[in-house]
Amino acid sequence: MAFTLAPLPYDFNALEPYIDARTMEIHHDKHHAAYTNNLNAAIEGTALEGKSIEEILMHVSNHSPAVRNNGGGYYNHNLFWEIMTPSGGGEPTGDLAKDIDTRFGSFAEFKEAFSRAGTTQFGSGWAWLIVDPAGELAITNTPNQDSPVMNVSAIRGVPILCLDVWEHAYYLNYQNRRPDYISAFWNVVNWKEVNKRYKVAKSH
Ligand code: MN3
Repeated sequence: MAFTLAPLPYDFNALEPYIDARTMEIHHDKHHAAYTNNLNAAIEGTALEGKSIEEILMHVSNHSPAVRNNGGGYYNHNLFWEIMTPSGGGEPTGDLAKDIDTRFGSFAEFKEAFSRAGTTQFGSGWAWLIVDPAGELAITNTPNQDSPVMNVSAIRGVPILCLDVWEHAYYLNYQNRRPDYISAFWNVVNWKEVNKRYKVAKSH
């Protein structure tokens, strides 16, 4: 069974003015679609066919660069679309809010640290909030389409929030102003979804 590209959970223009419709359309219909198709081509006829994406990425050091790049691209964007929503923004609630305060000092300090992870990722990559193997929240970043679920990542864990800082994610609207795109991102974060993923990650 090949991997399939799920439709965006909202319209292309739903995240405006923070992320523009044209960027969302190209990002999902071209970039994410290409990762999906290339992943399927890379695993076709191999022992990876039928495995879950998490299982493939957990052992990615055994596989080809095509599986690493496109498998990461497939997985990372699936999460990215889910943790954004037109009715997003604000602050997390419940245990996640409490644990962010404990771990990072305050929500403002967390935002600053996560934003820094995005701005300081040289070239293409991602910023992440993860639950590490000790069950603690941690912020990290990865190059290219690498992901904290991959066994090649220096800092590993279960991602619950991510931000794509590839130029294709913001260049049409923000050009070289990555920090402006990152500031805008906070207005569309789906904290309800992040909270849900936090609960699941903590229970494992
Ligand atoms: Mn992307």
